[in-house]
Amino acid sequence: MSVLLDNQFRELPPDKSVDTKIFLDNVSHIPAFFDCLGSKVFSIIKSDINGNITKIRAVYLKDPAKYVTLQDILEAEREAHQAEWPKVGATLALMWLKRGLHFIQILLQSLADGERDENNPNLIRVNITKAYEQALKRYHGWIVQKIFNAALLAAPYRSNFLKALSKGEEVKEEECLANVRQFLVNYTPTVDAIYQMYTNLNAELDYTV
Ligand code: CIS
Repeated sequence: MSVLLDNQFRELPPDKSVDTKIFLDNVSHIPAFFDCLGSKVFSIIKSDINGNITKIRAVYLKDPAKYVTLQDILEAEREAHQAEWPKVGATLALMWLKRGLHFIQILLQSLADGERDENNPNLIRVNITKAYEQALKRYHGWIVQKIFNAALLAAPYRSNFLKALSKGEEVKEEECLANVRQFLVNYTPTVDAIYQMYTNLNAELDYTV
């Protein structure tokens, strides 16, 4: 059993639009995963991601027929907020959420590719650092980078992380990584499509927190 295969993303349609309800259902399982990681430092990240999802869901639930795709939400908010947009509402929440999703994508891909510190093969710090540098670091000032350093020290061992992905079951590493690869088949194009949407709508911001 795998927490990832339980929450597999759907294949995107040809126009690469992302269905809001399905997306929200998928990502709603991420926050609970932090409870398996065993350190309080992850509660900060959990609460940030939870806040993003809650904000997007609140907009969606106001009018599900209007907000069928994530792009419907961005376009409606652009129209409603004019100069304030895109640093507003669900557009801002999804901007940050997608960075967390990108982090997860790079982390999982790095594990699936077998990247590891040969001197410390049961640590995943090289994989986490790679994901952080590519997905998040440029948006973080030094205080948040310190939170990252604390999270890195508290990161689970590779064996425990793979066990958590396997819902606490002892699964052979190769079997677990096969599940990760399977999960990434639809997950990666979905994250890419959200990034592309932000580029196309000129909605990306690069301020730091
Ligand atoms: C293995 C553990 C590795 C952990 C490493 C963690 C590294 C990241 C450390 C960064 C600390 C971030 C603390 C928070 C920073 C926030 O200030 C920052 C900006 O927040 C935004 C809000 O979100 O600020 C805006 C204003 O400027 C707004 O307030 C906005 O909120 S809004 O608009 O909603 O009101 N936020 C960030 O920088 C985002 C940080 C995201 C970090 C993501 C880290 C993910 C780590 C995941 C590890 C586990 C991976 C496991 C893989 C899969 C789990 C399976 C779950 C099943 C479901 C599958 C579906 C995917």
